[in-house]
Amino acid sequence: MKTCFSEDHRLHFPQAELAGGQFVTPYERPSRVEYILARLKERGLGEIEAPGPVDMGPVHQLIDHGYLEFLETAWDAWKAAGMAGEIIAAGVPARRMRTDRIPRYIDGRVGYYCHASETAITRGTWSAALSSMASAQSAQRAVAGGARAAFALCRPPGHHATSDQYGGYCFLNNAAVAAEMFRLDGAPRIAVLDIDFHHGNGTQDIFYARGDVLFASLHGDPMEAYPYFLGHADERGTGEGEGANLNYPMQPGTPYGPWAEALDDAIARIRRFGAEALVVSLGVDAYKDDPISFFRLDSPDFADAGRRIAGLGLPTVFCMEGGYAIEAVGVNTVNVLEGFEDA
Ligand code: SS9
Ligand code: ZN
Repeated sequence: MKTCFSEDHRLHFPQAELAGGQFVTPYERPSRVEYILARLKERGLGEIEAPGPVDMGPVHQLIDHGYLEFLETAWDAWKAAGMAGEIIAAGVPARRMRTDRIPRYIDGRVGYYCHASETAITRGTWSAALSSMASAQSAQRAVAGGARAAFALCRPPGHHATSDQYGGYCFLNNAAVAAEMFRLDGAPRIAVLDIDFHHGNGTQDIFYARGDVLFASLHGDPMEAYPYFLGHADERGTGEGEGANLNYPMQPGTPYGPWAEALDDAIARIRRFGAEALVVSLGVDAYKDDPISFFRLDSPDFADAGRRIAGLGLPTVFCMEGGYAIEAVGVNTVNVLEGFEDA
C-alpha cells in the first residue's frame, strides 16, 4: 500500500512539554517518523509519496474558521506581544466561565482554543499541521480513486483536536477530515475506528450528533488516562448520532485478549452500520512499553489487529496518530499495515 508523507512535519518541534510539573522533551517528536519510514522501506510496503497541497475546502467544512485563523496567526501574535518562549496555554475556560466571548489578547486566545497545556505551539506548527492534513487527504484520494488502502504518515497527529481546540499533541483532525471527504465524494456512511491508546475525543466531538459517521474508539479508561474528560462507555452519540458513537474504555494492564475482543465488537458494529469506507486512527501506543500508556499489546499483536481490520473488506485510510516507544513505533505501525495486507 502507498504511504503519503511530508517532510514538513519537521517544522513542528517544540522544545518543551509540560509533564509532571517539569518541561521535558516532547514525547511526540520528529524522530518518531524516522523509525516508521525506516521500517516501511525495510519491509518494502509500497511507494512513499509526498502529498500535494492541502485542500482547505473540506477542512473549512468541518473546522471552526476562527480556530483556523488562530492557528495560522498565533505565533506572530505571541511574538508581537513580547513573549519569550513557545506558546503554552496557562488558563482555559473552566466550569462556569464564559466561552461566548473570545479574548483579544493572545494569551487569552491561546487558552480559549486549547484543552490541554502539555502541547506547545511553535513557529512552524501551522505549516506542519497543514502538511499532516495534506498527507491524510492524499491517502483519502488514493482510496477514493480505487486503492484498497493507503497510509497517511501524519505528524503532528490529529485525533485529539476538535473543531475548535488543540491539545494532546494534535492541532487539526486529519482522520475526521478524511472521513468527511468520503462523505463529500458521496458515500452515505463512513466509519472511523480509533485504536490509539488514548480516546479520540476530537473525532468523537466532531461527529457526535451525526448519524452518517460511526466513531468507535478503544482506549485507556478516562478515569485513569488522558484525555480524562471524555471517552466513557455511556457516550453513545446524540440526536441523529444516537448509537453512532462507541467507546471501549479499558483498565490499566489490559493485554491483547480483551483488547482484541473489543476490536472484534467494534468491527461487528461497523459492519452492521453499513459503512462504505473506513478511516483508522492508527496509534500504536497500546504497546506494552509505551512510556505514557498502560496497555500490554506486543508487536505481533499489532499484525493480528491489522488482519482483523482487513476482515471488514472496506476501502481503508490509515492515519498515523500516537506511539511513543520510539524504537518500536516503526515495527508496530508497519505490523498493522502488513497484517492488513496479508489478510
Ligand atoms: C504525559 C501525558 C501526555 C497527552 C497525551 C497525548 C497522546 C496523543 N505526561 N498527555 S496520541
Ligand atoms: Zn495516543
